[in-house]
Amino acid sequence: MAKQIRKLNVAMIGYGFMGRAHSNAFLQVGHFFDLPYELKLKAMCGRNRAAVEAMAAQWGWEEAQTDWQSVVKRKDIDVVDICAPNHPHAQIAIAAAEAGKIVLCEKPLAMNVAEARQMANAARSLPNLVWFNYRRVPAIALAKELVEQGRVGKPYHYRATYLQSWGADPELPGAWRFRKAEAGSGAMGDLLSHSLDLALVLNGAVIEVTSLMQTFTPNREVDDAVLALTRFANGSIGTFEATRFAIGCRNRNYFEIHGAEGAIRFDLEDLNRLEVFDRGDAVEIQGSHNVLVTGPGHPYTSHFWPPGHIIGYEHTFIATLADFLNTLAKNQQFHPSFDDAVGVQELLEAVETSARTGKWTKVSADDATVAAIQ
Ligand code: SOE
Repeated sequence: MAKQIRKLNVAMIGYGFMGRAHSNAFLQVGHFFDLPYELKLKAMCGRNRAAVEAMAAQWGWEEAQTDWQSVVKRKDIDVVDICAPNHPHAQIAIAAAEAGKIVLCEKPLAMNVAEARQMANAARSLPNLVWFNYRRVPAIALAKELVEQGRVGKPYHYRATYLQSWGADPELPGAWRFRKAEAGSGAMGDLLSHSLDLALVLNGAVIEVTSLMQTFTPNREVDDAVLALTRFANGSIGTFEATRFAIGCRNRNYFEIHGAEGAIRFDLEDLNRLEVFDRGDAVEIQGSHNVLVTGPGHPYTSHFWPPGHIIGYEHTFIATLADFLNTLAKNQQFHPSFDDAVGVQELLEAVETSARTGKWTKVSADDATVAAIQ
């Protein structure tokens, strides 16, 4: 019997860096994954007509539009993908959900917890996704499998750093990412959100945090750097550092977990590799395995290139979208969902509160949210 292919018309709101990453994923996903959907790049939407027209033409979008309110209501749009700056995420997502669309949204989901919860409530009965793309790095998906198999054992330490340096560039124009009203926060929402999402997935719920936030640049409205200590529900302890001032580091999203049976270590600057230490190895050969996570048998890799042929940043968005479309076809819940991202937002809020008060702060998570983090 011939496979049923359903056409999905996509509208993208926003067209910057993430607009390119998502456009590429929409175009490529059907080449690497066998899916029951055909995606049509229908309308790209942004405020600056000339700029959105140029981007739409470059990436093969049928139309360039400037009025997102009318685009998200259109009958011929099935999917609304939000990659605008953070401050309109909630308004766009809620309008798209009210129009019954499939809603995809960049991280951080919202400007604060209240907004994130409203968005999750609005979209709960609809397919939704938050682009925490690093979950689909094959090496990170393998790390999750190893943790679930008990290869790390009882966890003691979770250590994460997300180090970038571009915030220290004095020539940098006043980008929206530095304006509180548009970004909400700086390194915290932009980078720590990724590290916390991975920590929740790999090591479970966080109970409490203590943190500090620092702005090095005079008159800058958002944090340049944030540090946090955490206690996890599983008894382990965590340290987190996210900064745009780590001179010498471009995009070092790094974590390691040390448990009773072993350890794992990942660094995005070498994203095809996972370091694995197994305490069960004979003592005379104990040491870190440097695993090139390109197959055979590794997550996602059979969809890309033959073993040993490495992949890049863009493949993480393609794999995220493929998993989403597969869960959509089976009518299943995709993760990370808006509910999962509410969990991250609750943690970010606890980090901010602790930095402000100088006190350990409990994470005030809805029970439903904690249960939903997957
Ligand atoms: C900028 O800091 C940025 O593009 C983030 O916004 C992304 O989420 C991260 O993946 C790479 O760096």
